[in-house]
Amino acid sequence: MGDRSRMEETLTIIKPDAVRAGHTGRIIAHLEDAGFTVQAIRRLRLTQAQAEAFYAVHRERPFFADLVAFMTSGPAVALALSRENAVARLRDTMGATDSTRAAPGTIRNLYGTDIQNNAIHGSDSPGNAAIERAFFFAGCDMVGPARIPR
Ligand code: 3AN
Repeated sequence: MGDRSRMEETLTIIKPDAVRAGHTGRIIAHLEDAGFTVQAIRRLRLTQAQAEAFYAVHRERPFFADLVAFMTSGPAVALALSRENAVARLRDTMGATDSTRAAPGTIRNLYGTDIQNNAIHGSDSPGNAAIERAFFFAGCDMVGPARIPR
C-alpha cells in the first residue's frame, strides 16, 4: 500500500534515439505500468544552449560535445512524473546508463542501444528533479495525482 508521505516527483526525457525509433508510446506505457503518474508531457527539440545548460554538470567530460549533439539531434519528450519514491524507482525502471549493461526488462535494456543512445534520462536526486522539472515545466499548472500510487 502506498505511503502518501513518500509521494515524490521526478523528471524524465525520452531521448531523440527512442523518439526517432517510434518508442515514445511504449516507453510512456512502461512508465505507467511501473506505477508512475504522468503529470505533464512536452515534446520539443532542445536547442544547443538548452542541452548545454541541462547537462552543465558534465561540461568537463570528454563526451560532453557528443552528448549535446545527440540531445539536439531530433525531438525529445520531457515528462513530469510522480509516484512514491519516484526518483529511485525511475532509476530502477530505466536501468544502467550503458544500455548494453542494463538489466533485462528495463527501459534502456528494451529500447536503448549503447551508453549514449540510451533511450531515456531520469533525474538522479530529488534536488535535481526539482531543477529539471522547472527547466521544462516552469509555470505549467499540474493537477494532483490521477490515482493513489501502489
Ligand atoms: P544517467 O543518464 O544514467 O544518469 P549520467 O548522468 O552519468 O548517466 O550521464 C548523462 C548522460 O551522458 C547519459 N545518459 C549518457 O547519454 C551520457 N554519457 C554518460 N557517460 C557517457 C560516456 N562514457 N560516453 C558517452 N556518453 C555518456
